[in-house]
Amino acid sequence: MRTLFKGGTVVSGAGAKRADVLTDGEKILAVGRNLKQEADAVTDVSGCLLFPGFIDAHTHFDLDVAGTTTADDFYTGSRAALRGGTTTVIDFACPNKGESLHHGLELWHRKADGRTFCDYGFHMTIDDWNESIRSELPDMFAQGVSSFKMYMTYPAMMIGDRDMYWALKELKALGGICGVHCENAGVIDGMIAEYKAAGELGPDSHPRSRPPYLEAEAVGRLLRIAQAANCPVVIVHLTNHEALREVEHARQRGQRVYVETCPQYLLLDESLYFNPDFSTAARYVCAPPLRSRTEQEALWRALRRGEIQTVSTDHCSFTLAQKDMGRADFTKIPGGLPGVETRGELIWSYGVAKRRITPARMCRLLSENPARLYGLFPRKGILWPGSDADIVVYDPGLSHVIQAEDCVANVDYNPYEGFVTAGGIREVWLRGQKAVDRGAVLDESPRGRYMARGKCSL
Ligand code: DUC
Ligand code: ZN
Repeated sequence: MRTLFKGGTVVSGAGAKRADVLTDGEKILAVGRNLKQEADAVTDVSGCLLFPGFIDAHTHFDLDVAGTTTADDFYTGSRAALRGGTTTVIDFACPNKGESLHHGLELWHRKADGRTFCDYGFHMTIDDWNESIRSELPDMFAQGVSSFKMYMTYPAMMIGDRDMYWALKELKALGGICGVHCENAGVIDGMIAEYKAAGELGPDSHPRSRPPYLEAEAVGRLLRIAQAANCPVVIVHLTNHEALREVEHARQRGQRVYVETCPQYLLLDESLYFNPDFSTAARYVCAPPLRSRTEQEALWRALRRGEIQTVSTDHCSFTLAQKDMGRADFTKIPGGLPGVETRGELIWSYGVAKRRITPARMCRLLSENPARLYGLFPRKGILWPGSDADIVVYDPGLSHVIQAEDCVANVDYNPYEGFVTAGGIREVWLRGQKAVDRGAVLDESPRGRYMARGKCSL
């Protein structure tokens, strides 16, 4: 089956150009002006932009957190992702301390295989370091897992400086890349104890006990550890300018550092935690927390200058009933926000339409860079002959108001409720088949495929 997308503007990391796109089966066959090849179907996309399917390299589906499980599993989460133009997610396989990486990978395949609407891959969490884990790493690469994750906070998952150094040295030798959650665990723990002792147990104690400088401290420390290990790293969900300054210093020393941020840090601010209604404030609890408006502007500036390479979501959704677990103690509020369904439209509307970034920059942030960083390029991340025919048809004329009741993620609120979009996603195509049409998910059953990934090429 050949489909011709006629009359649109094709966006790549290099720019936006008027061009037709011809797909054949699951692949792109040709991209160019006024293509004359025969097609079985023609889709008129004049006035629209064609993006390579978005990649969300930071999701948590079906994850056990703080005595509960995320509201979205692979079925509901990936369906929401597809609706938002995301044709590939990379979720975090997360073995518990004491379990093998193989066990974690098998478990995540069981959660995802046959239940995922978009294509998917896994990063592997390293929360323990010993000879057994070390010896498992080469087989992770053989199974298509080329990126890893470590935590500098959360007792259940954090790994100390020494083990982080050894793990990074090993990843360097194997050609891997590692994302790191950077927050200073010890001081945050101390501050939490102080707020609790003072009886300040509401959601506003969450941002106050996790200030931006304790994130910046961890970023700086990680980057010195990475320097010692001579290993490239990814700072995930970076939120503030002091952390960016640490990155700049490391880059000046010659280190390879990649940075991810998320829509919540660009568009929502910490004042939301100070709402006197518990449920309204608790819904925004995530770590790191939302920051000030000044930090938002610093992040937009860094996006524009190319200092941040990717925008992913850290989608980790909980219902309001789940958030209620922390009514008497803010540390019991499960941390995380939904976001997988709205990222593309938000970044277009509040980034491109407000002239903070160009369409090409958006393409790099949401498609091309995550594909290169996580070993999916050029299969994903570009509309080019031979690539997968994953296409987002973005119509700048389709504006709407974001409302939880219109969304399909398995969660009863939306952090961006009431945000007005500039344009919207008209269609999403996954490997040559239309999967979403004007908000309706067309696939009745999941047909997402596991993507074995290669090494970083960014
Ligand atoms: N932060 C969250 O808020 N939730 C999931 C994991 C994380 O790092
Ligand atoms: Zn996360």
